[in-house]
Amino acid sequence: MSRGIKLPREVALPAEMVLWAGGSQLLAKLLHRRGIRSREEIEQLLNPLQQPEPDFSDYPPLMAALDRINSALAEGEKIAIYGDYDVDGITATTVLVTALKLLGGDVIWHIPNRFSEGYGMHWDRVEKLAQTGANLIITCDCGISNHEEIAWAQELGMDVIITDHHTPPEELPQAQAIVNFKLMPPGHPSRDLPGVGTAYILMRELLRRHDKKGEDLLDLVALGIIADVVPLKGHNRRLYLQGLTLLNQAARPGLEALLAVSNVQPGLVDEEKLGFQIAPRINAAGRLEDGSIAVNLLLAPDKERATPLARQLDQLNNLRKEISRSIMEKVSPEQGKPLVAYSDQWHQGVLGIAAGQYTSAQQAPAILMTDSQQGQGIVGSARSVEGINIYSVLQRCQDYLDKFGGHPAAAGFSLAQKNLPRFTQAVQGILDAEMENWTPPPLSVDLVVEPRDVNLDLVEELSRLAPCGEENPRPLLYCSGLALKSVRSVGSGHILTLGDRWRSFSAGLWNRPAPEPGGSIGAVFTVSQDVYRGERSVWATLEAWWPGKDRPVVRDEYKISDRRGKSWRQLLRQFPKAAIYREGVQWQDHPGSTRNNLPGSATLLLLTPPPAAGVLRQILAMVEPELVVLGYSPVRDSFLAEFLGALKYSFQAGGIVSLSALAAGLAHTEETILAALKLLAVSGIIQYQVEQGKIVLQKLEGTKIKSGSAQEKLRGYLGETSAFRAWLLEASSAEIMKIRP
Ligand SMILES: [Mn+2]
Repeated sequence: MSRGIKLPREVALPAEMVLWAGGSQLLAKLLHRRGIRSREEIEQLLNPLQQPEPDFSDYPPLMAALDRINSALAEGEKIAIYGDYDVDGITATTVLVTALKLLGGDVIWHIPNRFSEGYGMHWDRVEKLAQTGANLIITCDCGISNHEEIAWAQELGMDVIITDHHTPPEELPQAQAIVNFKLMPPGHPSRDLPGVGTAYILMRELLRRHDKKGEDLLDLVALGIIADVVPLKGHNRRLYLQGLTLLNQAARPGLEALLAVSNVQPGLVDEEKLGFQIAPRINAAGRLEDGSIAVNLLLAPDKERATPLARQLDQLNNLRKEISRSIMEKVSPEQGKPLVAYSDQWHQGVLGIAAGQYTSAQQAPAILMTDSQQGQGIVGSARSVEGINIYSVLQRCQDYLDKFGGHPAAAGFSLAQKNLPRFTQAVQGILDAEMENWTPPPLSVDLVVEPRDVNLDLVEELSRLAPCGEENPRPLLYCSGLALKSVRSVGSGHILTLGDRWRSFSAGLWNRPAPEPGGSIGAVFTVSQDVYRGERSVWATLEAWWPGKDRPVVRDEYKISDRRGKSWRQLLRQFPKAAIYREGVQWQDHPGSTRNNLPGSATLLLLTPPPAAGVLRQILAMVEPELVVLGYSPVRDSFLAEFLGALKYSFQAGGIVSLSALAAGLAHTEETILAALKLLAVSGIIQYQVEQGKIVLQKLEGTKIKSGSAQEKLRGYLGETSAFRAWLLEASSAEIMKIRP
């Protein structure tokens, strides 16, 4: 792989920085390299909840807004909320409506339709709001550039308060009040608040004036912070962490229902689950139908009303995934090849997501086009890699375009049908030429570690940087001389076993070619923790790898001590320093490890017979033993019952389980697990997807297992395992020794 890396320079670390970082040398180093060096900045990042809340109690724009809202409340005027169709706009609308209703306000709200009205205030809609008798419009997540529409509203007898977080234009609209924290001086901790954060501050101050509290709206703010990809710095960190507590209690019926259909367990919510499970379902409403569905869900007063709406969002999100999958199937992806494609069959609301998927998987720009839903020619969405400015590419083709806008990484445009062939040819030519000269930007490494440093303590220390995301990325680690112990292919990628003589960890590698097993590699990766039934292990995600120069000696010969059928307690006493392999439900609370977390050792004690030769090879590669003690007895196997039990447990634990952990937990192969999942899926008992080594499960109505080819296939795999185990019980040591890492 040709991607370069930028290693961090060694620095002389001021001793007090370590102190500010809570005594962690590692975090202090990392923060120093990221330019976070003052006590204030470090403490704001690591201990956001101990920071003072910024005081807005006499901020003039906020005072002006509060006075106008208070008079509307006092006079019983009708207040119209003007929102947006993305998560930020939807949560902001919910915050404003909830708070104003709590104070007895006469409130209506509007979420624009993405296709017929588009983003921001719409001339006709302003007129319709006037016709309902509204006297005051409060915008959220929009409005700061709607000069004409605001003037029109005022002409129709309405006042306008803007709450927004988009970059203010040079000349501000003539609204009654403008609350936009981008107007605060640079460096103010609240400058990066999203639309929902801005609306929240206004409502919190309003509720305070009425001796009420607004803190129970913070779950909505936390959700908007993650979904709108605002910098995870300053005031945002504090609001996020406060809101996360509420999200984990699932206090709002709408969010409780949404967590349930997303298989996210309250208590286990984090920035990844919000970003990848919750936000896409809320966004699906505006992309495929109407953002109002999501506002109605978040406003729902009880579970009965929330559940059907959450299901509707879940179905829209499934449809969205299906559409982007079908787009991907038609475009024949190719690594490093820019994509320009049109089809009248594609859905306008999904083009951007599909283009983004292509770009991140293939590391190349993507332009997707379809017919406009309004019947006005063709619309397109473009995404690009760092270093190729897609906005200026479109600018060079502007002769063929009606409208275009965006920024270097993402843009949208429209054109007339007759210009499609010439535009396609021109833009493909430009992108191919740009790609020829393009090299991926180097990965900026935060920490250089040794194989022995990659352990759960490290994962825990780094977790103090959470939430990670925009402007506070997950730390990138670099490690060279990692022994490559095994490589397995799973669905969309590979799982590698990496480590050194003494320990190993699993690592996922997606959308990139995998190395051949054996030898050593250098790799850049992030780390997290994988937990299965209380057994914790390190999980790494590789961003890049290089073949190592020196090939470490992999021990592949070993002696065997045949203790088959002996008592395991006795064997533990006899081989106190051995790495102990045991898997399966009946061994859960016993000493030892699974194929996923075995340590290196001179002695390997096998207390269960591995399910396949491949698993035995993996175990030998991880432990590199000189002596293998065969200490297993025949196993009673009731696979299907145990598998169903494990699934039940997984549903309770949130419906997401890693494939390798589940296979190890049940002492079977990953092929068997996948065949069993398939059988339950064709029987209508569950629905599942395998994404990046994780199984995402959903319960269905079915209860009876269907006979047929899926059942035959599972029987076949189970038969292979029991035949291999029978062989392990009878074969001679010399025969078993022929299996090598
Ligand atoms: Mn926004």
